[in-house]
Amino acid sequence: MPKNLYTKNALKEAIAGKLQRHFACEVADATKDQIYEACALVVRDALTEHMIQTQNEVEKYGERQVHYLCMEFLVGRSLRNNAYNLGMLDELTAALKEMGYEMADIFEQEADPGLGNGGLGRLAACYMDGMATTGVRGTGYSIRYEHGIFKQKIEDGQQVELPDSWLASGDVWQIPAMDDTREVRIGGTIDTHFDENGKLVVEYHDYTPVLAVPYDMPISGYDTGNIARLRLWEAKSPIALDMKLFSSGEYLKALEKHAMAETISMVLYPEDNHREGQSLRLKQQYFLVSATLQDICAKHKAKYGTLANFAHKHVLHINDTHPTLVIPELMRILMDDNDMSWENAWNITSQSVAYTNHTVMPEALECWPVSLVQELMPRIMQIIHEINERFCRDLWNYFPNDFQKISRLAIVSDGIVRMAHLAIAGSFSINGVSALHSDILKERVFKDFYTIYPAKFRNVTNGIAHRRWLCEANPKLAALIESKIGKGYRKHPSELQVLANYGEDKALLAQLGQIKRDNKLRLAEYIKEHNGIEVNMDSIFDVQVKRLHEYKRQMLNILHIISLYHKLKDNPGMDFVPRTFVFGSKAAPGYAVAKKTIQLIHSIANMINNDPDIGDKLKVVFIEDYKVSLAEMIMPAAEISEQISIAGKEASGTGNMKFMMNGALTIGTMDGANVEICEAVGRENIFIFGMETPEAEALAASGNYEPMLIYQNDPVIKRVMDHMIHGFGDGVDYTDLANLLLHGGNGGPADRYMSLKDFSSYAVAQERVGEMYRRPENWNYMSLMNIANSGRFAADRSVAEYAQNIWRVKTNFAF
Ligand code: GPV
Repeated sequence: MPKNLYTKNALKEAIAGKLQRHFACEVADATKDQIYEACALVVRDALTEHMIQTQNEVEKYGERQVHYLCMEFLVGRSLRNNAYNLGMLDELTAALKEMGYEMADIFEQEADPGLGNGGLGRLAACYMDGMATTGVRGTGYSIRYEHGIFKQKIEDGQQVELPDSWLASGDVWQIPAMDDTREVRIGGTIDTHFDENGKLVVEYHDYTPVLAVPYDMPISGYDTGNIARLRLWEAKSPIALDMKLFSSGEYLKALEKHAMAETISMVLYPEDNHREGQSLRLKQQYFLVSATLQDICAKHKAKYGTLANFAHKHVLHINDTHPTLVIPELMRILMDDNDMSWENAWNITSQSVAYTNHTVMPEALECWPVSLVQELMPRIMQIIHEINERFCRDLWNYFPNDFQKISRLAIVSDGIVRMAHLAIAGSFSINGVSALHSDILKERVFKDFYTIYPAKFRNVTNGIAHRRWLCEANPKLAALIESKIGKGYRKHPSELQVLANYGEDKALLAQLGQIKRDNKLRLAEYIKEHNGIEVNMDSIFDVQVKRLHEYKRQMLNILHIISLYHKLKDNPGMDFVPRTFVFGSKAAPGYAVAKKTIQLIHSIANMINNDPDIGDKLKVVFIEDYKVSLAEMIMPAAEISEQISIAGKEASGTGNMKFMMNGALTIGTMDGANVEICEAVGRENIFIFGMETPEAEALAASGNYEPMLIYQNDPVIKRVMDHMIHGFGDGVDYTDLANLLLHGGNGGPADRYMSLKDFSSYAVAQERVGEMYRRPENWNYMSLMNIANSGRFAADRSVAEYAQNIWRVKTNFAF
């Protein structure tokens, strides 16, 4: 890479040039926003050059490509990341300094694109970084939502959702590729018949045409010219509105079609780990899938003149079941548009698609009514029926006469299409995202499929972009690490392990503590400014940031905080290690329990933060509008990472890895990747509590769990629950939440996620946290062990495993 071009002076000149040409202004008159944009344009020039080069190489050598389809890509801000990866961050910082600007201020001008809800979308973004860096020829595909995840405002303790319009300043990184515009057909009817040569003819009538216009974001890799491309499709209507049609009544119909087409890329669905079943969502899924496949197939045919070798050249990776329609859509393209037989088309399709499952929550497993699929994409439904029939015939061979089992495993049954079953039947690989999760898939959720296709099942434990989450988000820690072990870990994250040799290095441990304190101070200042709360710098920063979901059990954390409050009220003089509890979380707008839980956090925060008996021993802070850019500030400041989902429900978790890598200690259940984190750091460097998966699942299945008995027998819990029922002094009634825990509701059992059951063991683990914190050197040692053992959770490693075991493409990553 021509790094030497990016000297401080060259950058200054380039920035000044952009200001002049794009804004007709001089450096002295530019606004911060203009400076940001000028910097972004300079960096973008370098990237587009690399992108063209990468595309040319792929084209020239015909290398096997990975196409990663996902309804969400939570990419975060780009400027700092790209500058870092291109090796010009230091020079850029220096250039800006001479121009009178702080780099951090300029970064803040960039919008944080919210094209995702949480873990799923952020994982996809981390993998783009990993692909670019490890040399995988990869393209991500998603939708260019005009409105990403809503902006969260808190009013009177309650979440209010505001639309997020990110495009205004996010624009710089997206390069339109109009020539690749495709047409997707929605709705209408089809007419199929055989022509005189016996060839199938499918005629489409009365459908709504939707144009898919691509915008490309170049995703840089670290220290490489290889660029991963993120292609975002925007929906546009090709229908020109002609007033002359008005009298004939055609105008309104055209208007309707026009509006429907343009609505498709209007907004991201804000539900996480939950299916919505709205017809617009299904249109979005088909829009993504159809545009993407048409694009890949057209290019493939232009090069090879046939699709017969498609499976050799491409992998279609689907991130959860949301893009599962790739299977029938590829069948359609191969058969209808390319005259292939069913058998040939099926071989190609099922050899091209790989599926990652991201959840075992039943309410998140996608099902679509046959009638809806039929209405919106009639040809696709026809193909799904045929896939199902053939699949059921296969099942009959495996389970002869077992009608019940066959109908349970069928793709279409009772008027419902089960997307996960379609994904398993039509793919060559299915994987879970942590060792525990992959085992649960094999042993429980997809047990029968596993007996039929044992060789299809794999595990790839999730990983995170360690350069973004460690090197860029925590530059002081990175500098300390590099002063000891060099820079090799940037490309070979397992080298972080070398840090474990420094456990006796007292000076290093002290420096580690000091860096944590600096990062805490930055967060404390943010909290002071945004929440008006003064937090105690000597308190433990105990953080739970993630989507609000009952299974993630923010409630367990809250119940424990209330119990600590009682303890301090009883004995204000007690020897107590002070704590600051930090929450950050969005709730799906239609998820009433989650929204009420946010309100509950605010009620107890009000009570505790303003109680003079408590002083600065205990504080509760809710950070509004949690998002990637805030996570980048919060993670480095955390000392305790709360990963407390009920065992067996969190597929992996990835926040857990980001905290660990930044030296926070985990308090967690044996769930998801926590299990592997525990294995990596050793039991002595993590706080594990609670039921394990078999126990939790058995107890739930037995129907014998009675939280009321716990309430009656445990005075600490009784007092906490009574307080909740009584209220926290602000007039808000929480009996609904209390009832859900003690008696159940909404058709569910009492305390479905068993917070009361795990409460006492959680409280004991939290006591241990407090005791350990009294010995800073010990604490810093544990922190160092967490950082040293976090290398295996780098996205580069995950991507290299996908490449080796699933995609069968080469990487330059050394395990
Ligand atoms: I399915 N996940 C998510 O964020 N949204 C979803 O709709 C679905 C899954 C998450 C899981 O909950 C996490 O455990 C996991 O770490 C993450 O996907 C990435 O695999």
